[in-house]
Amino acid sequence: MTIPVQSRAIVTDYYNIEEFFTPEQLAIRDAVQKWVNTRLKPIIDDYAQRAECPTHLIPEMAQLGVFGPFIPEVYGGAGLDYISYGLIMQEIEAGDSGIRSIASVQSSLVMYPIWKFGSEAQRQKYLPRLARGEIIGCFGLTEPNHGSNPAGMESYFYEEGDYYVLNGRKMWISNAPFADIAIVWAKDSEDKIRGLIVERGMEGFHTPEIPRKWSLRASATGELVMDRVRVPKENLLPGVEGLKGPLSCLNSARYGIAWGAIGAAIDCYRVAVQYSLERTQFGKPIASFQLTQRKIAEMLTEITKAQLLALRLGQLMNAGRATPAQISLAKRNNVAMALEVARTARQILGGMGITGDYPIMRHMMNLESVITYEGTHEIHLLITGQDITGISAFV
Ligand code: TGC
Ligand code: FAD
Repeated sequence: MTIPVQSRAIVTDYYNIEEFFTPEQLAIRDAVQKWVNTRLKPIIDDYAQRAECPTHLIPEMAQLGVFGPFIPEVYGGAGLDYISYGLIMQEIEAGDSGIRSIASVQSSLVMYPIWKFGSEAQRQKYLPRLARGEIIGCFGLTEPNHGSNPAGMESYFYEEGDYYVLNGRKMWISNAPFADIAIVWAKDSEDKIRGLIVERGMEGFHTPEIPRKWSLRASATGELVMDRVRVPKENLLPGVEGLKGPLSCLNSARYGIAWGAIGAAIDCYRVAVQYSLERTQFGKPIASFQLTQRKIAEMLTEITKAQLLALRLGQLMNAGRATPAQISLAKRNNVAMALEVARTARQILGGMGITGDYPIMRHMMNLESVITYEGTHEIHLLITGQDITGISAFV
């Protein structure tokens, strides 16, 4: 017997994975989900259409605790575990990948390096204000000539009295146009990569916006231009040198993206299933056609596999056992999954799928950046290949 359309709930946790979450993790997920549904989803299409970042939401995000959830409470963080962090990323990205970017850059790429590699004075000075959203940070690794291969970076600095003098250019930097501080990775006079905290207002430091994006339109992306910027010596991150500094931060951010992408996929899936049940052609709901059922069954299968991957990776993160290669595999798989789900969902909606009345096209365009940033789809495959074979195929 067929159950009437109206009485069907759209299941997105097909394997009851939430049974593995603690009551605290579920409460955090539900609180963020509620905020996304009531505060973000109603406005996000307008902001994306206008290519404007809804920065007025930042204080609310801070209030929710999405900035530095895994940072200890003593520094203003929430002291939560990595599954909670993943669930937060998942729920925000169900709203928009660009808004998730604000939270993941602030947490994993700005607060994380200050917490892990900063001096005690730097932690005290910056972390509580970053957690409260009073200041926003950005992360400058990529350069115009060095994206997948950051080791080749050309930005450099040298000592001059109580200062370092910093020169160079960073490209494609999320949050740069309005960030108050930037973690800038550059080479010292011995050619070692180091991290510097650069503050807005320092002479010679500019952050022009990159216009005309078709992706992440509600996220502000910019350049960092550094022309003989005098950075006080106390702004050098003392705890790390070499490429492993920025790459360690990427582990945390890539992990968050592996969860975030599931949120975007679930949002597309829900909309597509609902639409397929309501839209009739040839006198029947389009959900009744085998070709549509194949699409929705395969979408849910892939979402479920991604959820299980994220859960297990979260357990390994909590145990301190997740390897960078395991994180790469999950980031690569889950983002590609979400992009495929978005494309399939768009097809189910036919012409309606390209309009801003539904979130699918926006998610799809956003995911075209997500599959490129934090390491491209190809780079993560090569990381997995290297882990399996022991042979680097990057060059
Ligand atoms: P390689 O020789 O392999 O490694 C150099 C040193 O780094 C160590 N290492 C890592 N450490 C921690 N975590 C990781 N994931 C690490 N991967 C490598 C490594 O052990 C070594 O340490 P040591 O002590 O021996 O010096 O480095 P390589 O130059 O061959 O590069 C490897 C490669 C290609 C995988 C790496 O460069 C890479 O991942 N490239 C991709 C670049 C990337 O992901 N950029 C992201 C920019 S940030 C961004 O996109 C933010 S988007 C934010 C948003 O809006 O959400
Ligand atoms: P390239 O490295 O030039 O790659 C071009 C193509 O060649 C890709 O398909 C790549 O996979 C392929 N390729 C490169 N090398 C190899 C190889 N060895 N084998 C096979 N294929 C290869 N960066 C930051 O530092 N901070 C940020 O906040 C940030 N935010 C971003 C926001 C957005 C919206 C975007 C689009 C990017 C952002 N990035 C940021 C930059 C991002 O990390 C880079 O775009 C990414 O690492 C790829 O670098 P690239 O664009 O220079 O591409």
